[in-house]
Amino acid sequence: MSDRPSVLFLAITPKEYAPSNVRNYGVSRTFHLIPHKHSILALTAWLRQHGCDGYYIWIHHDDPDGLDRILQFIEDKKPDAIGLSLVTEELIAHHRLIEKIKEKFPHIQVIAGGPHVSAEPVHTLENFPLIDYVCIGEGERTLTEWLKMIAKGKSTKDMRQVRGLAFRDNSYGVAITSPREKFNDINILPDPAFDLIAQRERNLFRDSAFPLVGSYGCRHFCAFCAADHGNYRFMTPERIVDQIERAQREFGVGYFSIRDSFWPPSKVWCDRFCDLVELKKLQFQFHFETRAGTLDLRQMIRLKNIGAIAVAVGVESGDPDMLKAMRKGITLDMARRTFADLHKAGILSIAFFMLGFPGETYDTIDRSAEFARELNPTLLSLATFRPLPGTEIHRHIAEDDKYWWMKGEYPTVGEIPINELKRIHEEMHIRYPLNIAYLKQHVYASRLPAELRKVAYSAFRVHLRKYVLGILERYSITRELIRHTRSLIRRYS
Ligand code: B12
Ligand code: SF4
Repeated sequence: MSDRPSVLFLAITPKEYAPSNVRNYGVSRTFHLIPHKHSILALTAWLRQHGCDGYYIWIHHDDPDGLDRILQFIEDKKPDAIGLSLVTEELIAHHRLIEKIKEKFPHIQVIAGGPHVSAEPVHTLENFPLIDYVCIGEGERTLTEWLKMIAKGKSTKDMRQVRGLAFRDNSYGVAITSPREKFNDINILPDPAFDLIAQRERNLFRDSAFPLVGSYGCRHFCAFCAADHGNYRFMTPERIVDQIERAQREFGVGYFSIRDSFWPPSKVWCDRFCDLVELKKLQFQFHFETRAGTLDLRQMIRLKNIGAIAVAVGVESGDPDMLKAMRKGITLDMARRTFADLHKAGILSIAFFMLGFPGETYDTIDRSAEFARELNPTLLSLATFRPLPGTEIHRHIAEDDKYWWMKGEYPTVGEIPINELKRIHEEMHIRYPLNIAYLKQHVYASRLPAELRKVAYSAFRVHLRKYVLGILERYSITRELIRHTRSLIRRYS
């Protein structure tokens, strides 16, 4: 047994990340500018606190030396296992990577965790033979116990005592152990192992956004989302301010990206956070995602004064019935007020909309397009709906389409075919106006930290291209009309 059992976490950016993401202009790309998985930082911190260790290599699919770097690392450091943290669209690419690794290290044990495999442990183990174990749910304690057993050379026979695991078993097919209890209080968790991304992204903390996540699960129940609904836990404002101070002290960070599904957890929490930042006279900037209706104008102004630059809001649809069907828990008026307040507070705004949720029609899409124009966000970000495993909708998908991630294409779930949705997706961006406010904000954005500036540039380029294409398209229609009119004149003169 090694002194300190260790796991090498691997991540690869898939080539076709997801059909909709390839076309996802603007803000979704922000998050991919610094690819990292918070889960891996959290798990490593816990492992270290409990006598183990974690390493982390993230490669891009077209990195020519990526695989060699990984193989060399395994050769040199001899980790006891490989860990994967997977969302649905990443599974296939990660399994392909493991195929190559197992050619050279056939006996290294692979464990996968994260929202996808937690929702589909049996399907994963039955269809991906190179994944040896699946961790279901929160992984800190499960992974540590499992890793210590692996390092002692224990096999599946001994793993029945580790809660929250699934694995292939000769006698039972896939065995699932009893469920792992969740943390009641996530304030007991150590700070994430930020040094893991500091090693990889040398410039990360100088001119890009430093990622923070201060909550587990979610208190909302949006029907399209696979979060751990109803199990919402969050860290105290003191804890988050501590992390901010530590990041500033250790890595010289000036800009933070708060990546919780919604932030702040409550109005009271927000006031306490602002009080602490003001009291400690901390100087930093940040962006975050909130829910429509969480913040009022007074708080937005306060947040702006302590450094908030941009806020993203999941609006999802401009149709009230669609919002109800999505169980979004917001109304159009709440979204209107939130965007009006963001504009008044002088904070850049990003609106997330979703296309293709069951029940979507051409009319509801028109309403969304109209509503996006009315809200006038700095950036519009569109996503195409896909039924994520673990959601109720997924349980009702036809058997042929249920495992769509195996085919690498989103299924058609409503009355509008998926290819048509993709076309509308692009068109909505063409139709979203290149307005003066947008240009003004773009110019303003050029004074912002690098991550946000890059997003603004990329969105600007996309808008400009679409705008020019739009003109050309119109021009060719005009030309066509002239040609047709001339031929008519010729025919009848
Ligand atoms: C923060 C967040 C992001 C951030 C950061 C993502 C990141 N990878 O760190 C950003 C904004 C970048 C992001 C992007 C995306 N996200 Co996101 N995101 C979240 C969010 C809000 C919280 C996740 C988080 O960090 N939680 C805190 C950590 C500590 O918990 P955790 O990730 O669940 O990990 C725990 C366990 O799952 C387990 N575990 C996880 N990995 C592993 C690995 C091993 C080996 C083990 C043993 C255990 C284990 O242990 C961890 C600690 O307890 C969740 C919703 C939610 N409220 O949970 C959605 C969520 C995870 N995202 C989701 C999706 C779909 C995406 C995108 C694909 C969206 C898009 N279309 O672009 C991308 C994918 C990015 C990527 N490559 O990971 C889905 C995933 C569902 C699914 N089945 O695929 C979720 C559940 C939301 C939803 N819509 O349903 N996301
Ligand atoms: S979409 Fe966001 S707010 Fe809604 S349930 Fe998922 S994580 Fe929570």
